[in-house]
Amino acid sequence: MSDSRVAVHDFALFGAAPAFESILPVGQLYFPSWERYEAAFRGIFERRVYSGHGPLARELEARLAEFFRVKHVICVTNATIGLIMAAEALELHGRVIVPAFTFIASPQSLTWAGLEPRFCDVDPISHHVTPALVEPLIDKDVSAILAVNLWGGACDVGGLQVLADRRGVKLFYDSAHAFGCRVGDTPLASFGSLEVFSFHATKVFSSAEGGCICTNDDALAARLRRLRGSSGSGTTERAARSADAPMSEAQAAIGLMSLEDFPAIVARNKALFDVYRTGLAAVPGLRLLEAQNVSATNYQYLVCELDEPAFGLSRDGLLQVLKAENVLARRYFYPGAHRCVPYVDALPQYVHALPETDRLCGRLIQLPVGALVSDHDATRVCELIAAAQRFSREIGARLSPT
Ligand code: T4K
Repeated sequence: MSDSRVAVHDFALFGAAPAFESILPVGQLYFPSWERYEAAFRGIFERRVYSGHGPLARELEARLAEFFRVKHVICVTNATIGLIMAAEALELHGRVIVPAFTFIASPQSLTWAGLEPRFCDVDPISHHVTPALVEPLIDKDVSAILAVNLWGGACDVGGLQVLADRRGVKLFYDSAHAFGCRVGDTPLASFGSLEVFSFHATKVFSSAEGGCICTNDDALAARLRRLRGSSGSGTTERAARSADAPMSEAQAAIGLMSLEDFPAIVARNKALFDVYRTGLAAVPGLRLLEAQNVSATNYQYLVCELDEPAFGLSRDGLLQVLKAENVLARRYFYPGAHRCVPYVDALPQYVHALPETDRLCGRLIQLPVGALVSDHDATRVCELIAAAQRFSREIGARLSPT
């Protein structure tokens, strides 16, 4: 069905059946075949090793080190704990510059580590922090920059390193969205002092829950392994504070399968991007974001920026239309971290100080990609969006205020 054949009464919002019988989510949701699961989990059962940096966790670390072309990979329970461990292992103090346009885990990891986030605005085109935005925020109280690589793109990693070296602060990355991306020939993983990746089920590389920290610094890697817990640290020396955050064998088993399938997963998501690019090209007021500053992306998130006057509906209005059709589009990130608890109360100076972050939080929409989405589904989502734009007046009158 082309969008010109979608009539206003075909929308679920006007009483029609939803376009999709089951929910179409935004995340990857990697599920290998049952036979592969069974084989992988039979090994765990036979070895009777669930955790404690077991053989599968060790194998995943070794394979990831090869994949990332980095010296040390430290697998952990999830990226949030990885970020907390990173802040601790880097021996930071005082304030750390971090974008507010990120998932709340980025600044919260700093708070957990006893640090104060100094929120930075982002570039309107790339959505990343830039050296020009960061530099004015560096003062004697700032010990580091936690930059965030978003949407399968990257920050200006070269420019940020030059700035960090010149101003004598540390630089590390939240690369939760950046698995498999490259800058020039170099995979994201070895920039700054370290990078942290998320292997959450919604991510393009998944161990169901999980994450890792990558670094080329031997001493830092040793500190991180001690912080993770005694198993796998290679030493009997204990950290003053242990996160006790090893990756379980079950997580590693899924991670190993996901790594094997990663090229096919990326190729599949790229094909979906192509469908969306074509299907949305002529829709007024909707711009599909291409990955920034990378030579290879992972097609992890399909992000569109919606211009309300040109589209005719607000971003939240379009979300309501799609939700009624069982399309669970999302508004990452909303609100900006500076407007979330605890920062909205504890650091009120940022509430009105980050105009670009606020603008993006009101305009971005993530559309479904990943294992549960077919080309036909993506085409249908595009048709619905195009028709929603054409019938924006009628839909606007029908929508409940958000
Ligand atoms: N830094 C950044 C920049 C991040 O984006 C994140 C996480 C982190 C750090 C921290 O990483 P982790 O500590 O999580 O490793 C998600 C994810 O929970 C989170 O990983 C992600 N970023 C964040 C942006 O979004 P939700 O609340 O949107 O996801 P959730 O659980 O609602 O799932 C999305 C959809 O998928 C739902 O419709 C349900 C469906 N789903 C989900 C799971 C997990 C399933 O059908 N099955 C499943 O197993 O937070």
